[in-house]
Amino acid sequence: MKIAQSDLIINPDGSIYHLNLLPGDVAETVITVGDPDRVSQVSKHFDTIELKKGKREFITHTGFVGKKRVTVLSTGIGTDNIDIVLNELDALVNIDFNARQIKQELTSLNIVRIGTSGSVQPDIPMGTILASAYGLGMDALMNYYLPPELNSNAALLEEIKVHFKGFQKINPYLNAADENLLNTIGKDLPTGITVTAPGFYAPQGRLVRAQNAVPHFINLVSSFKSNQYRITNLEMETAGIYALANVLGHKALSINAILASRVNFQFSSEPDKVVENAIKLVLERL
Ligand code: R1P
Repeated sequence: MKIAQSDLIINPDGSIYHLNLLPGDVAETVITVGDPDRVSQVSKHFDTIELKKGKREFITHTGFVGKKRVTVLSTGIGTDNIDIVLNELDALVNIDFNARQIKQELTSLNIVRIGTSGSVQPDIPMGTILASAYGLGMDALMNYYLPPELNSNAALLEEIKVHFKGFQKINPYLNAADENLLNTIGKDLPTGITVTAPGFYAPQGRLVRAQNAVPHFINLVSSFKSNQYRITNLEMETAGIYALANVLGHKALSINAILASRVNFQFSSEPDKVVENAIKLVLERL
């Protein structure tokens, strides 16, 4: 069946609507970052850069690290942007743009997020590089997709739902990192459940001037413990990346540069250095 022009919008030059990329512009290994300025912080380590493109907050550089072709792409903030990025990346490799049909042979991308995050555990200090074993979405993105069968963990999600039972306005969703990426790029890093929030302030328990509807939010997330996992950190993309990667058959891992300790009420004095450490670690392990 042909995919409608209104469902998959292709620009007059043959590029995909938001990312402004042509099929072939994307490598099979994709690093996503939130901040568009972080794209060149990553690609400055590439041995060669073959293309630089962009539109809105979606900046892309593709090049080589040694013999490996790598794309680094900025997503901007939040899982609403992740919806666009993951679907358009998938279309670039798995849809024949001329025929507007799904290709017979599908490509599975390796998607590695390098993002910033706040810790909710006292033993995970600022400066830590953490790999998300699971992404727990507190946002509404996955209300609109049928849940993926792979890499979810129904028993763990049930335990989480019981823990958050007083907070009935959410319908949390949970997906795992790709095991192979977790065991290679994430090797020996601290891991845990990363909470993906639909905002930065009250949705992550920050108190500035507005009153929060969920009191003691940080206590609520930090006190969850299952046999194997606890909630380690808060950010705004991981759960969406994991869920849509699982829906679309891609492999994903989220690497978090911990810039804030939400339990010690502190923010790093050297955030650029922590992010640079995370970038170097990922590139060395690709
Ligand atoms: C909030 O400041 C942003 O920083 C974190 C959050 O997930 C959110 O996108 O990640 P990035 O530094 O990758 O943007």
